[in-house]
Amino acid sequence: MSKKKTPPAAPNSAKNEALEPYRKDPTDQPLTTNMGLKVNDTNNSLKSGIRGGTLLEDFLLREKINHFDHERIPERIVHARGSAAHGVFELYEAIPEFTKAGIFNDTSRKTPVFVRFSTVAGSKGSPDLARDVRGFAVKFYTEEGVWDLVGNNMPIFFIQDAMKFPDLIHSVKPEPDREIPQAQSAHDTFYDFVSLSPETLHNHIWVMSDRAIPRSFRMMEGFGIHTFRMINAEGVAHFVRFHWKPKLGVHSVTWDEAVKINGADPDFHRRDLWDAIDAGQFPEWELGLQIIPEADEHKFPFDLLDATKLIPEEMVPVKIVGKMTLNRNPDNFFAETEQVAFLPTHLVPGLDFSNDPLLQGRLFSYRDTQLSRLGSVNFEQIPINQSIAAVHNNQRDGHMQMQIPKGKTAYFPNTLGGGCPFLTSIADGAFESFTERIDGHKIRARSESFVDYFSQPALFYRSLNDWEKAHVADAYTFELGKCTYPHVQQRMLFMISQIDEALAKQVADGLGLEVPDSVDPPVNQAIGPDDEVEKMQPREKQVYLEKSDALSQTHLPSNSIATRQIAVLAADGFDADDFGPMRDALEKENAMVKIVAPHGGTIKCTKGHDHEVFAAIMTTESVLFDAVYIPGGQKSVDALLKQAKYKKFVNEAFKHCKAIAADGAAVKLLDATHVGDHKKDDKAVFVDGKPQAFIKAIAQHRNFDRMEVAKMIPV
Ligand code: HDD
Repeated sequence: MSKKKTPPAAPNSAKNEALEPYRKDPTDQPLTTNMGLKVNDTNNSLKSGIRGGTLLEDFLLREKINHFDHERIPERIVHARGSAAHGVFELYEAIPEFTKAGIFNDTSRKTPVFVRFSTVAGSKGSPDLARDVRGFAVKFYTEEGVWDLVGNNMPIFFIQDAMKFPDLIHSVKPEPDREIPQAQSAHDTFYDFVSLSPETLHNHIWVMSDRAIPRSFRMMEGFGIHTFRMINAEGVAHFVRFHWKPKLGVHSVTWDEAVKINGADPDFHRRDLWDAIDAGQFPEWELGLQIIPEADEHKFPFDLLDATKLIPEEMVPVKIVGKMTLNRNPDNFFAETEQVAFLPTHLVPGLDFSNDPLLQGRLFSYRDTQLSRLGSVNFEQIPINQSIAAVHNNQRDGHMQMQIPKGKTAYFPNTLGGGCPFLTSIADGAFESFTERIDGHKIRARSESFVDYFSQPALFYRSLNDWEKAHVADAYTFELGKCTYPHVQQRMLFMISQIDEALAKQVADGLGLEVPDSVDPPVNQAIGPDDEVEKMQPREKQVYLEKSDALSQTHLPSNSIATRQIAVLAADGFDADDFGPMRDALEKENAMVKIVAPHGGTIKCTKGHDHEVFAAIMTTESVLFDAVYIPGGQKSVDALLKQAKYKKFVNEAFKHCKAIAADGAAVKLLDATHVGDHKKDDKAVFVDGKPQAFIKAIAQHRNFDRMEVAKMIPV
């Protein structure tokens, strides 16, 4: 592509260089066996006679097939479907008052990162546009060791205690009898669980919002979710929550688009990330911190250790401290994206955990799961997982040991090995856990400070604007409409009514049900032993904040059209004088201008020039683009009018509230679609307009003022 930039050499060089010895390039190399034997035939097995049986002796055949037979490893139990990229983290300002971590103190550092985005519920081959949470896992290769911040694109989680994680996941995964449905939450077992576990309601309402169907990984926020600790050189700790704020703003597709994208391009998000980086359009996020002094731990109307609660930015502002840029695609999907292992226990000095019981359980799960997924305790020796800090210890052997530890000793203390590897003092940079005072009874229970399930989902819902709210109601109605047990639907309706009565009524109307006044068994049944149930019933929702602006996904300013995909509908004879200025204006803003023509190859404009066709109309769909432009030119427009799919293309773009521009004769195509009746009143439809107005509308992502009209468009 013409706009391709060379990724900056310096920023991620430490990890990049460390990976170099492992890279294998077959260019100009002979095909060999695993042992380096040159091969002259890899198409025919060794036989006893030209039509005879194959010989057991054929080690070339056996090596090839044997390796193939074992090519697959178990997919991740959750977050199986993912895409990743390399990049760099740069600190804006040092924060020694909060942490001694090198990454937060040295502004000259370019810390290499590897980031994997994922869906949660679907299998490795499931479509990208599932309605789901997105994983946002960042591996920082710091000079002091690897730090993994394994978060999601939503600031809270479904459950409060890791003990419930297998139940949550079993309920959302395909039902065990028929293994249906794939990558979808809209089914009975999930809502059976959610309706019985009110702690899930907050994360669940986020999943009902547009956050669950992002336009791009590049347009999502990320959150570390749990309260962590930062510790400074004096040993003073602060609580901290981590936020990633995307420079491109937060944007989503509509549900109708999501469903269609899953068919038209199931790799939509994966392709989008790859293509943007490949084109030199490097996605960026700023890292923000919500920092709370330890002394303020109990000053909030919720518990900081409860991962189902967010800290509104109005209560604790997000302090922006640095920027992450993804600037290099992986060389190999399996070696890097599949084999990368994120562990919340990968931590560096200056950071520590809190007692969040969800986090505490994760500290066990991630190392454990790598053993069945990657097959060996030596998974940290896989190149993508290796630290750039030197590694020496007395851990030994195991499957696939890749290193050759020298010397006589593999124990500590020793004299025979000169006492090596030796210990480091805290002052010289060794890891130290925060010396938290612990005083309590050993107890298997949930803290009563966790039992407020409705206040924050209600705050979230109140903070959305009208179109966001409408999408939430539609999503609940869709999801519950897929449930086949009325008692599950009704229990859910009751739960929603505790968040917002009008919302529950709206959903109930869609389902043809009434909102019940009460539920049996009690709201919070799945909390602990029977004698706990009464005590753990939630209070009615509290309003400690009317609205929190950051909860609406419109809170980040969005004025860029960089990487937006613009479909140009054109055929031979399209008007060069319309197209040229429009293309130049769009490309100046780094949008991707792509001609969708009746056939592949090239088409000619009125000046007789050949223009490369990006896709023949039969190979693409409207949902894969952000905006549509139709240049004039009688001959071109006549050709488009002959193919119904162009009308469908325009109708769909209109239904999905996208910006549409047409020049000259192209207005005839608009008039042959539903746009015709509305084009005068719509602020994102332009006839013979200036490119700048079109660009401004694309930067707004969507014209949701059109939403009611859009509902009437039958495509
Ligand atoms: Fe988890 C993977 C995020 C709770 C157990 N989790 C995984 C990944 C992400 C998250 C992004 C994919 C990492 C990758 O790309 O390889 N998980 C979260 C967040 C949570 C959370 C943000 C709550 C705040 N997870 C959680 C709990 C447990 C797990 C409570 C178990 C007790 N998660 C796992 C796992 C996975 C995993 C089974 C599957 C693959 C892996 O770890 O490496 O161990």
